[in-house]
Amino acid sequence: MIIKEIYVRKMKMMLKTPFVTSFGTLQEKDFLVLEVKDELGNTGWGESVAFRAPWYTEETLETNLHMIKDFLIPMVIGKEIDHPDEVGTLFAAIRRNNMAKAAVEGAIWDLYAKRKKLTLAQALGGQRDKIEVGISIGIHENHADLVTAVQGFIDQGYKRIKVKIKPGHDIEVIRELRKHFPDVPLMADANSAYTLKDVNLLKQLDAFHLMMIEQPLASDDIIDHAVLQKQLQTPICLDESIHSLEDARKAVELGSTKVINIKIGRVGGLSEAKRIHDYCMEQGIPVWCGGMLEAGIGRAHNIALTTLPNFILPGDTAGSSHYWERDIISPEVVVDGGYIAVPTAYGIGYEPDLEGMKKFTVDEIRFNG
Ligand code: OSB
Ligand code: MG
Repeated sequence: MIIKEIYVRKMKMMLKTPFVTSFGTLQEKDFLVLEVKDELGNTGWGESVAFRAPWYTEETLETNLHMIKDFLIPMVIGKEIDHPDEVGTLFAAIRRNNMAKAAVEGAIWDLYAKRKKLTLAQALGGQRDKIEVGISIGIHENHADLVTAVQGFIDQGYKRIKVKIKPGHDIEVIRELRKHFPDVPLMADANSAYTLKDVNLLKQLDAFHLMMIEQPLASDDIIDHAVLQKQLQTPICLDESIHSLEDARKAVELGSTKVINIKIGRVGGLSEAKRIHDYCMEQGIPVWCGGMLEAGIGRAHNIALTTLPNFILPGDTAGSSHYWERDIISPEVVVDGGYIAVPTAYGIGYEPDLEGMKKFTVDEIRFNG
């Protein structure tokens, strides 16, 4: 296929409820949507998941825009690409900037699947027709509010509850949740808020049989996590530390992680996500699909990826209505009894709602080759 035309749209949408982490509160979600067209009139869609501020990784909406506009689009526009795995090779001269790369590569994967008359899930080699999902709940300072929120998500059928923890808001929170929900599949995400000095505190979590603790230590660490894992019964799951298959291999070999959270944006695209998945499957390391508070296009990519066989733990891909008054795809992503039915239309399987998207579009740039 020949990449003929690309639109980059800058979007601004409001989350229904502010998302609170150890870094701050996010309510306005700014992101990029990419629309890529081939010479036959097929269209592929991608979403950049970088936030406005660089608190989760070093990337931001504006660094993504810069990379996409000034480096990545010039590397693909007018080019003939037989398979999306080639995009990574074209981008090899650019270090990191994984979320920017993933947005372009994701749109090309959608385009490829549509051209081949496959669902994106099938194009990736996925098999499932439904996926299991959990919920990620931001920090609630008030325990009673958190308990009410958790009960609501259990009632909606979510298969796993993830809560955020930070120093001063950890053991007591988990103790309270276990008092109310002794058997619910529960995990905690620390977003790098601790250091090895906190080993004794983190060991106290072992009493609450959590499914895992996500990214307790520094975002660029794999050494200290290995030291910590030796002292914890609770499995460690790395999120921020994993940017590539090489990172995954080193973390697994060192014993720094027993589970991996795969985010397409963080690892630079679906091809690398699949390679990490395949490696983890060989190693007996279960994976699950993380979330970046995506709008519908990014969410659709997550759903397709989760159909691969080693995604054996519920992901953070909740339904559209959890985040948005109105999503930018039709139909929206619906969670029923903790499952999302994998769409059967070609490509990402959801139709971007062009009229609806206009309301949230603050800028649009067109490229052609
Ligand atoms: O650490 O997994 C995380 C959201 C933004 C940035 C990082 C994380 C998260 C979440 C929410 O936990 C996942 C979601 O609902 O999309
Ligand atoms: Mg996380």
